[in-house]
Amino acid sequence: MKLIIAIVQDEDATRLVSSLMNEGYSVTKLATTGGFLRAGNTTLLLGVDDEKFQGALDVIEKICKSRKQIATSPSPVSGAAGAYVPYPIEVMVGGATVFVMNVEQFIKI
Ligand code: 2BA
Repeated sequence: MKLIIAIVQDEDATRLVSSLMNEGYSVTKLATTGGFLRAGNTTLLLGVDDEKFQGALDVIEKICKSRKQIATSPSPVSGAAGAYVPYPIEVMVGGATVFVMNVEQFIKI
């Protein structure tokens, strides 16, 4: 069994959870925040049997799209006042960031 931790964009989360559930996967959805953009994203936890692992990745790949997002980044010190002036930068946020772990034990009590 494997544990998939998938960080996805909020815009894709509802459709992704529905698609995974329709395909018979159990999913836990967490509201999370990206460290760089400091914006909300969604983290999904899926415990999957090895034979269903690739199927779950295929669903994630099909649903999750890359998008451009505007982030506010601190600039280097500017001017004599030494103030930090935030400025907008454009970053490409991935379809999904996926971590995969082998599950040592799966216990339901
Ligand atoms: P954030 O940390 O808010 O990052 C959003 C996007 O900003 C990233 O998209 C990337 O395109 C860009 N970015 C992140 N750090 C950067 C930096 N130091 N300099 C320039 N651009 C930077 P993704 O790579 O698709 O990541 C989407 C979200 O997935 C991240 O949101 C974070 O919540 C999570 N994530 C990505 N890699 C991770 C990792 N190695 N460990 C834990 N979480 C990760």
